[in-house]
Amino acid sequence: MGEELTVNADEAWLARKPLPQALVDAYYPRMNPIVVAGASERMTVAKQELQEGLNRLLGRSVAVETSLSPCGGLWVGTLADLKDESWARSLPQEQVDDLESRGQEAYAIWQVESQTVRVLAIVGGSDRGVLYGVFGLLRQLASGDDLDAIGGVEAPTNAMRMIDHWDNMDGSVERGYAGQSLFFRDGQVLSASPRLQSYARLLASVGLNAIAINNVNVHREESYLITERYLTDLARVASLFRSYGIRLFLSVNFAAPMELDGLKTADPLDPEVIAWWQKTTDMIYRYIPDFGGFVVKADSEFRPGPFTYGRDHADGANLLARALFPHGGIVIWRCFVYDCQTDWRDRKLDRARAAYDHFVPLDGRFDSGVVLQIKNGPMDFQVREPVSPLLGAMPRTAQMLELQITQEYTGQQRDLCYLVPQWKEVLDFDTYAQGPGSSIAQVTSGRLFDQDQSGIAGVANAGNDYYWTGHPLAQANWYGFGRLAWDPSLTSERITREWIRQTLSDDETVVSTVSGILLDSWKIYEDYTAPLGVGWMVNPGHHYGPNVDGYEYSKWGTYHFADHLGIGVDRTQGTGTGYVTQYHEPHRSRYQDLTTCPDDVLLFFHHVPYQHRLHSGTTVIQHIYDRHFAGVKEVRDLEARWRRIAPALPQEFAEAVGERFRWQIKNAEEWRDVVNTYFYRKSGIADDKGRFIVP
Ligand code: GCV
Repeated sequence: MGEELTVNADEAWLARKPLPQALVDAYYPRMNPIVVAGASERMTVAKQELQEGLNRLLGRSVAVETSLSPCGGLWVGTLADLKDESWARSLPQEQVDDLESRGQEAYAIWQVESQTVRVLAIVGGSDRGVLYGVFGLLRQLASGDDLDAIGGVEAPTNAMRMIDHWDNMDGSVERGYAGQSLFFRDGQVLSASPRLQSYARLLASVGLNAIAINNVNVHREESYLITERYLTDLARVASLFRSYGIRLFLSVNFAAPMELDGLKTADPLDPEVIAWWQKTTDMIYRYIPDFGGFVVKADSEFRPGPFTYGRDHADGANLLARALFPHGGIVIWRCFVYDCQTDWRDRKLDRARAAYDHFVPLDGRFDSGVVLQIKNGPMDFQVREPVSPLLGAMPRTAQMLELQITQEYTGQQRDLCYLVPQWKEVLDFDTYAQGPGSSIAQVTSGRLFDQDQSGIAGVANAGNDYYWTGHPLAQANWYGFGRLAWDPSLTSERITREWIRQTLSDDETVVSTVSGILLDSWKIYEDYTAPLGVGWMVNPGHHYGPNVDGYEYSKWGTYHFADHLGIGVDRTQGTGTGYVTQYHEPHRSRYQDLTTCPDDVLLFFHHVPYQHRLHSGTTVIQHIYDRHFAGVKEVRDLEARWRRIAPALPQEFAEAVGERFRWQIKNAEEWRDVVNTYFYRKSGIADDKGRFIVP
């Protein structure tokens, strides 16, 4: 293996390897000196990033000066700073106006040439735009883009680009597979940890601008995060993230007035409760003037909420929004609300319906300053689910899409499952809410219904693990999430190549092999786990490994209803739960009709006999066998592909990934055998290819 090759685990994709010498010779004169106008904290960060990044990419030092050389150089500043620059007078006014119209987070990279000077300029709508522009230029150079082709205006598609941590104050992370919390340990806030700065850099480098640092399941001690017990430490965290353009949010306990201060109620319409939240919020802003706001899980999985008082989610969310809004904060109210005490015997009850049924009737009742956060599917981050019909179903309410970067149901960062292609499918899904062209990306950008606070949130997959994410390749999920939150139109292939070239190597064999491994991995994971969109079949509690009936007779509402005749959940109108009616046409009819329902979600919408023939031509039972046998082979093949390029990779990185592929093979074999045997025993139908299935 390549022992001389190294990977800088702490800096991940920001490690910046030197460019080929020919490019260095061509680029150096154009980037030397660099001149950074303005001295705000963020401009200082931008200057350091740029200088350090270029020094590493070019393998030599660029000078930082107060003015350009007579031949030019690299100029960095805001639109306001640009006005003082004589070379900028040759910029067409429409170009400048265009940048101005794209907002404060936008940036432009312009190449200005006259007979005497040649200026490469990074111009931001504000210092936040400048920071994104610096990261943008460095990323493009490190990804191998040609400098002459780099240029134009970039602005984020989504206003909110958020990362949500499910971290607890004892240092544990709910559904975390990458070590301990980056923010908390033993009841303390780790405000001085050097890793936090590295984390903020990585988040900003992909354009994320908001972070919630504690678990939405807010337990006793975490309820005190909004009190003076912790606000001094939290103000330090907020200040660090502020210099990278990221606003701090906290998850709060809806019953905090009772639990922290002994109020008799948490009723959102009670005047004392209203006053309590206002007073508490005012105090938070004294410590953190740009505090982002609250994230709330209410009336969900035993968390307190407005239902206790006969109120609804609009009453609850508005209570908090009214306290935050005067300070410029918002409340992010989660729609993961369902009955988790359900009765499996009642096949008309349907957890998938719950979010839509609870929230759609409230459209128009939410104050500005409330954003509803909605999981991508109606259930819970399964490897395959249809897109939630709630997304785009509330024209008068701001909505955020919630994705799960941490791989709770997709291999827990032991198995490789690169989720960018899944997220692309979600973002490209056409809701038809306003006729064709009403994609989820249009909903999150706020363009569909003219909402300016919408966006995308992802549940973080990083912790204090050496490679940040447990499985080193799971970093690509985090990177890809950020890039898609900034620009959902980027292709999976582009994002994947960017990450590999920046993190691992620019060797074309490595890039194409790792890219193939990543891009194939989601479908492979789907092959050896729960079939045809039915979901779950995991071990209860921790959710790793197969257990077909693990949740079958429990209260959580997650069933497959397999018997000796067939499998699947009838969610059609008429015989089923009627969930299909929550979609706009043509989806409603497409999912309703067995002959048009797509194979990959067939068992999510229909209960069918094992001999039902799929569009693919095979039967359901044969599909289950075929895909589970194939899944194991495909994982073995992933491991073999990795082994072939390992010598060209940093040794410890290659070994860490190789070890995980070996675990993944075992997991896939277990899934194959448990699932195949289960369905062979249930159905009594043999594999038509005669392969061995444990009887
Ligand atoms: C934070 C699922 C997970 C829970 C998680 C919950 C949620 O049920 O298993 O760990 O709780 O989703 O999103 O609130």
